[in-house]
Amino acid sequence: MREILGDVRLVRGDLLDQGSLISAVERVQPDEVYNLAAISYVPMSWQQAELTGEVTGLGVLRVLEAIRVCSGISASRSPSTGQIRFYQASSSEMFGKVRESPQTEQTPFHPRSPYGVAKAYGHHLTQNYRESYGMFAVSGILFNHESPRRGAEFVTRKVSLGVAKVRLGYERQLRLGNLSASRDWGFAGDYVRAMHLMLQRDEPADYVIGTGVTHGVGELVELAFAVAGLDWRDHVVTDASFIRPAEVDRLCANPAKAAGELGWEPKIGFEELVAMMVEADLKLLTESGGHAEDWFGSDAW
Ligand code: F7E
Repeated sequence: MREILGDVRLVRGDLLDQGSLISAVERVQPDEVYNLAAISYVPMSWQQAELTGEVTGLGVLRVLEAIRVCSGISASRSPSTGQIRFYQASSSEMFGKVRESPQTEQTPFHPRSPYGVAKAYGHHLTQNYRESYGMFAVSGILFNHESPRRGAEFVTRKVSLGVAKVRLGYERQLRLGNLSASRDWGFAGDYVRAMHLMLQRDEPADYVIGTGVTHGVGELVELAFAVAGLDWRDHVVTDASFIRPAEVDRLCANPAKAAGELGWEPKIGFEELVAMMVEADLKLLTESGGHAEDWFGSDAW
């Protein structure tokens, strides 16, 4: 982020404050708006369920309203050409207790957390503004997307940082929750490309974005430790405090629509992604003398 600060103009806005979003849209007069803001850490959504609903759910309404009001759109007045295009970051967590596998744009939702419920609200609302006001408003239903910039509370980064700490002798153990859950993990850079492609289409539509391949948390752990020449069984401890009140057991995307209509496909696979993250954290901790965790706040996730 720091490297690009010279090239971008930052404008304040808060998903809890309708007026600030209207002011930001009025000032910037954007061609495209990407709503990637949310309370996105699933366990926190049980601890702060109401706030999650406000930010992750109602926040979408406020961004859509800011665009609608600033574009002069009403139920009786359609947008003119040159309208602002809106992208909503929907989530595979909406599928939750999955009704079919792999999941497509047509798969019914069964969210398993206040986060998933809030995302489902934002998803339906985006569709509703498209249908009610003719807005170019679309959702990408993104499966887990990771990179060396991932927050330390999410499992991929927790594991890559944990492996680096063990490898460099700062820790002996890594405490994790449910090792038998499975996710369709991809590289965040590939997914950002998909978001942009979605807003370049002639017609607005929603797309599932994922790799179509699923792996267990246990596999992730085994591979990440192996990248550093370690055996996970010597270091991983299961800790019940990381088990969720309701789990999403297994997610797997069917990205056929994105492949066919956007020409999108992921370039980086699971093995390459895990190696990239472990190597980045080994470098980070080596260069920071083991103090990189200070940048991520609490280590207690
Ligand atoms: O958990 C299991 C955990 O927190 C993945 C967010 O970006 O992707 C993300 O949601 C799995 C779960 O991501 C630990 O129980 C085991 O089954 O990395 P995560 P998530 O909950 O799938 C979706 C698409 C989003 O939209 C979300 O915003 O890993 N797991 N042990 C653990 N997870 C964590 N965090 N920590 C553990 O110690």
